[in-house]
Amino acid sequence: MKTLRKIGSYLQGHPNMNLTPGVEMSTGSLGQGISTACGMAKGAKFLGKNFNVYTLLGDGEVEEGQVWEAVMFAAHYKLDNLCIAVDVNGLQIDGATADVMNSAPLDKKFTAFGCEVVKIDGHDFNALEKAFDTFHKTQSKPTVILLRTVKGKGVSFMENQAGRHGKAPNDDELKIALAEIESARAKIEEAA
Ligand SMILES: Cc1ncc(C[n+]2csc(CCOP(=O)(O)OP(=O)(O)O)c2C)c(N)n1
Ligand SMILES: [Mg+2]
Repeated sequence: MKTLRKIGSYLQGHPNMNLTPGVEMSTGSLGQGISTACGMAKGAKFLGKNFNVYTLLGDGEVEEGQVWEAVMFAAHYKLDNLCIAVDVNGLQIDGATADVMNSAPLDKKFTAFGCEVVKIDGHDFNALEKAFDTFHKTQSKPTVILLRTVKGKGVSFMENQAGRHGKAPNDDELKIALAEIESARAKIEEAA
């Protein structure tokens, strides 16, 4: 982790299947994940295999045209074994998604493209469980879970900061961040 985003590191910033253990596909260009997931889900149907495919997108990522071509494909081939989760944190790499390229309303768009759509608080584990139940029950179309989230949640100086997109904390920031997370964890345990 100490070499994150440095030249020569196997965590240089984008996943590299030739260098990073466990990574099966080199990516970096937004939109590739859902396209590959569609291929996997269609492949499962074609081969008569009974497995599900899960893909996670950002709300900035859905500004890419490639994403919508993939969603059209998923609906056309009735890929009910495909679960598309979108992290809706309202931010992308250099600002608010609403300012850079407004993609709202995502629920109406995914519905119009032929998907089952569930909207939840992405930090609520019970809501997540219910959303995945909906996915398991839905037939003949892909399911989209829109997760309303806060970027950097739980660390005061990271919350809702677009600049934190891919930036590691320095030593001082790390101490504060860990203390804040630890105190939140203790509060949850007290309440339980
Ligand atoms: C095709 C393409 N265009 C632009 C970029 C540069 N880029 C990397 S991440 C990013 C923003 C992604 O925003 P979002 O999906 O909302 O992710 P978040 O920052 O919220 O984690 C951009 C524009 C890229 N990687 N690929
Ligand atoms: Mg985002």
